[in-house]
Amino acid sequence: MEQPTTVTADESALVAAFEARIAAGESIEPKDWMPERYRRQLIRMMSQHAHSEIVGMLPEGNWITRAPSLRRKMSLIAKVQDEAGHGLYIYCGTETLGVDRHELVAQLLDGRAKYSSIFNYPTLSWADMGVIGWFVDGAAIVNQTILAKASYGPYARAMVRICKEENFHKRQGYEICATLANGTPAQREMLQEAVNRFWWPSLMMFGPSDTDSPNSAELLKWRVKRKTNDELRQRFINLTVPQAAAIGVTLPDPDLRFNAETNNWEFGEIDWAEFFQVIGGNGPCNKERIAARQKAHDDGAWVREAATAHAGKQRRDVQAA
Ligand code: FAQ
Repeated sequence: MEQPTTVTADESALVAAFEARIAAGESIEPKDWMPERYRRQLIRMMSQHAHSEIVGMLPEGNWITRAPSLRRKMSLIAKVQDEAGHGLYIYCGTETLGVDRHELVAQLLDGRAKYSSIFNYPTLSWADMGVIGWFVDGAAIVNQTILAKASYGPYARAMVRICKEENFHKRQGYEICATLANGTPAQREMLQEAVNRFWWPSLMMFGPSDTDSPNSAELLKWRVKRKTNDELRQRFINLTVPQAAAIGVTLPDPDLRFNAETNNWEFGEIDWAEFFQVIGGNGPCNKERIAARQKAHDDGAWVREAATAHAGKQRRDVQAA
């Protein structure tokens, strides 16, 4: 039977010192003492973030060959490549917590680890590429700009660089949308249809509402999160409503209205049943996404074997020298 965890007097002194450092705004680094629960929460959140970047390549990768011009193709290839880079930085950051990347990837492939719900929706038209850049990267920036102030140094520092790249992604997406909005009636209709499909799933990216978010209290206490899910969602909506108006797109929410007292755009009810279906593995593309990742993992087996053999050879060469 699992023994209850007991906190020794020594450990409570360590926890108090750790929390005092966090309260003083210090950054926690890999070799610093940290409570086991802090380490586990970070591994969970950071690995799921890394998985999201990697799985997030799939819906857009699907459109590289069909992008309508060489310029658009080049930007989309660069964007998808950036997402791979983000996944790799964050996997590296997670490894500083003493976990092996192979274990993290195994958790993704066998369904133990989550990745962002948004990537379980299909990309049906070229306008989806614009809307993903605008909404999905836009939501990621709102979330990650705050995570750049997270208490764990390697995660916070990864976010600084990632946010710079996400800004470029968002601009390329919004530019595609603005171009379509100024195009033919068919292009405008394609854009509006993509906005209608992606608006609500984009709001779900920020996670369940605060009253239903089991991890928030602990993450806020330890300053991994600095704002709640609902605060960030509201900020994203406030930023996006005027951007939609500027290009003449309608956001599919009849309840959107500005509250001059709070300075916020109030919005309608999110379909939480849909959200929990998607994060439970039953969204429109969950099975397809994991099958594609599994295939990529299997196809890459020879690369991992070759890299391991090369590293072994280098080690032997150094020992022999
Ligand atoms: N999807 O207690 P909370 C991107 C899970 S990067 C799936 O509120 P927490 C770039 C949550 O894990 C997008 N699962 O959880 C890009 C937990 O389950 P667990 C990814 C979700 O951690 C653009 C449970 O629900 N960004 O887009 C979602 O306090 C374009 C209870 O929730 C990050 O990962 C969801 N939307 O807050 C790439 C940012 N929401 O683990 C390619 C870092 C919640 O207990 C193309 N992460 N869950 O089984 C975070 O900020 C937080 O982890 C939240 C969730 C806000 C996502």
